Formats: sequence, structure tokens, C-alpha cells
Amino acid sequence: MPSRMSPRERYMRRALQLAEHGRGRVSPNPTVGAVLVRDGTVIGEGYHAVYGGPHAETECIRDAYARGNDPRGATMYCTLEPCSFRSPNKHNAPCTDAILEAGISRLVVAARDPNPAVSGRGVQVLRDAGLEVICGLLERRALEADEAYFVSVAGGRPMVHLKWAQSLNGRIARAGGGKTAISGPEALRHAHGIRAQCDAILVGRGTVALDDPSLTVRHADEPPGAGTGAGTDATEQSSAGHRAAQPIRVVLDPELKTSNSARMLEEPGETWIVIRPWVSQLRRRPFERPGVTLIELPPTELPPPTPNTSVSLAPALFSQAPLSRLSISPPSFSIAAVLDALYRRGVRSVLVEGGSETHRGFLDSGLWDRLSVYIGPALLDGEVLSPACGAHIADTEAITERTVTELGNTVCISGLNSAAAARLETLRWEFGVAAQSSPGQGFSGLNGLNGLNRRNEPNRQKGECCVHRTRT
Ligand code: AOF
Ligand code: ZN
Repeated sequence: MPSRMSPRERYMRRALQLAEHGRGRVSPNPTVGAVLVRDGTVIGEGYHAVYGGPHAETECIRDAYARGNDPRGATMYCTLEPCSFRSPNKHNAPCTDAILEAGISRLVVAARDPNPAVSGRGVQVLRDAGLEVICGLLERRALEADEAYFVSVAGGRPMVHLKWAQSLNGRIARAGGGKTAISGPEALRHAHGIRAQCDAILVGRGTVALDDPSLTVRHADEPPGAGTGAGTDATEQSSAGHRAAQPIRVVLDPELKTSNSARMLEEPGETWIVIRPWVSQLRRRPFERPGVTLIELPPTELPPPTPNTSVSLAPALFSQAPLSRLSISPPSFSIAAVLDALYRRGVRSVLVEGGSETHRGFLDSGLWDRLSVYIGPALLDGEVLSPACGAHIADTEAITERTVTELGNTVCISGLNSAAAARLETLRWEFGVAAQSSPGQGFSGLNGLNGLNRRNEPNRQKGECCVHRTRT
């Protein structure tokens, strides 16, 4: 495949590769990479390394000067349309200014920036100033590589990734509860790789009570934010934009029943607990500690539970009832309100890890974008079925752009909700797709997953499924 790659594609691939260095560090900003080329030689490289830091384009120009190269007349390859605006809370001057000042004469861009403050203006400003601008080279690859940024900006809420493991016969736990190994160590590493890419990991309070999970990234080949050398102190975090070492842990716990000695509260990074406003001060007091934030959400206007409300098989993740009883309570929070609260705090991607009531709440709401299901070889007894059983799923072909990844004894099937895939399609350039060279690319990637899921088949047709094997 590399032999058939044009030089332009090679430079843009390099820019995409550079962008990866910002993964886990730049949210809610996008990951961006840039390469400067003159006379077939790379004279500068840059990427957006950390939230609030310089943008890829200015880093690339700075790098060219640092190497003693003059960027005048050069071509810049950039994975994202350069920004073109100033605002009071923006950290950097417009990259379009930097590009013009440097005397760059040609720009090749992969994806349009869906930020309404940019969205085509960056390209227009540069074209108006006389630069030749080519849009859309490896566009799908760029959209796929920073799926969370594009899906969340286009949707006005965090990208929601649902993830669970189930047995061959569709069970997620053994009868009687307790921890059950459904998938193997390769799957665990893979799952931690997904965690490392997300701003937040969300669970219901029942999962905290039952499993006492850490919800940290521990088994991924690359820890979050690896590769940049830039660091912020985890104790200084106040929003997703300042995240360093670990994704934010989010617990849905209307009545604040979580134990103050829960393991995750001791872990590095932040825990946000979503509660109802009327939780007493007395109950809140033990949570007034570094790293823990209580987020108040109003309840939904759901009617109170009636005797006919169906009995939930999973623990009462959304209910007020003690865990020792099965819940007959409807969900207490509106998923939309939860997502809105997270988005306003800078969270652009949420990995929902369970339990099944929480998963079902998201499935029922339709507010989810990617689904990853690990299927292990076990045949489990009991009735704790996959959250998809009994959920309201509007679209029978619910996931598209699928990948199937073999992970030792486990298979991971992952794909986008068709609505999310459609939303990504709407972001594509409607014009100037002059250098589009791989029209068959689809949005299949769990990007940046240590290479496990990077697609090797650029001409794969949209909707096709591809199979990967782990490199263990
Ligand atoms: C670029 N190159 O490397 C990035 C861009 O607060 P600021 O100044 O960092 O600006 C953030 C916005 O800039 C962000 O919302 C997105 O629209 C754009 N990100 N643009 O040209 C970059 N990271
Ligand atoms: Zn910029």
C-alpha cells in the first residue's frame, strides 16, 4: 500500500500521525497535526500538544524556523482547517494570521473545523489572501481520527460510547452476582485503551457498590497523554480541558448513596458524582474532599413508580432503593440533562461502562454514538442479560462502520450509531474536494488504540465490516 501512496498523502498521513501526540491532552479541543513541505522536503512539523497550548500550525512554523528553514513559499499540510477567530476566552491568535505572516503559499487541509466560529472561514480567509487551498485530502481519516471532537461539536453534547462484555449466550454476569471473567487479558488491555481516549468514564452507583471499581487507565499500552511530555497536575483539574493523567470518573447517584470509602475516590484524577439537588448537607459533607465534585441535576418529570412498573433485573442504578432490593423505580435523571451538564464542563467524550440499567437508559434515550461489545467464550447461567435485550432500539441496523477485533479468546464488535455516522457525513466539505484520494474510507476506527484498530484497508466500502487481530 505505501508504494501507491502519493507524496501528498504521505505528508497528510504524517500530519495525522503527529496529531496523535495530543490524544488525551487537548480535549475539548481537537487533535491537530501539521507538516510544512518545500521542494519535496519536510521543513517543519507540529501538533497541538496540550489544551490551552499553541496550535499545530504555529508549532509547525516555529519548528521550521528552529531548524533554520524559511517557510516562505512552502506548502502546509494540516489535519484540520486553521482557526480564524479571536474571542475573549480563546488561548491563541488565529492560525490564519500565522500562516499569512509566514508567507506560506499553499495549504492542504483534511477536515473542516465544525466549530461554528470557523467552519469554512479559515479556508476562505486564506483563499481571499491569495493562497491556494486544497480541502478534503484524507478527510474521512481525519474525521475518524478525532471522532469525539467532530461528533460532539456537531451534536452539541459529548460523544457517548457504550461498552460492555457479554458471554456467548448474551449474559453479562453470573446468577447470584460476583465478579465473572467474561473476556481475557487482551480484551482488558483493549478496553483500557478505549478508556485512555475518553474524557470521562460514566457508571451508575450500583456498579460502584457492587464492583468497587477503580475506573482508571492501567492496562493500556500507552497511558493517557503519553508522548507529549507536557504535563498538568491532576489535583489542579477543574474541567475536562485540564485533564492530565486519568479520565474523569462520573457516577450517577441521585441520592448520594456511594460510600465515602469507594476505591475510585482514592485514585488519581477526578470523580464527579451527579446527584439530586435535595441531597442533605450532612450526606454531602464526607465528599467535600480534593478530587470529588458533586453535580446537582434536577430530576426528570417522570411519574412516580407505580405497582405495575416492570421490575428491573439489574441493580437499582438509577433508583433510590437500597441495593439489597430490586428497583421498581424509573430512571431519576434525564440522560440529555446529564450529557448537557458534562458538555458544559468541557467533557467531549464519555465511555459508559454500566451497569445494565445505565446502559439501557442510554440505549432507550437514543443518545449514544458508538457501541463496543466484547463477546467472550463463556456460557453463563442466570438471567442478567445484555443491556441491549429489552432496550428500546429504534433502528434495527443500529451500528454501522463496524470493526470486529479478535482479542485472544474474545471478539470486540464496535460501530457507530447510524445517526452518528450520518452526522459525521454532514461535516464533510461540500466543495473543493480536489485531493480526495481514498473515496472508499469509512468511519470504522476506534482511533489511536495502539494501532490495534487502525484500518489497513483504505478502499473498504462504507458499511463494510473489517476484522483485526491483536499483535500479541
Ligand atoms: C487550529 N489548530 O491546533 C487547534 C485548533 O482556545 P484556543 O485558542 O486553543 O482555540 C480553540 C479552538 O481552535 C477550537 O475550538 C478549534 O475550533 C480550534 N482548534 N485549530 O487551527 C489547532 N487545536
Ligand atoms: Zn489555530
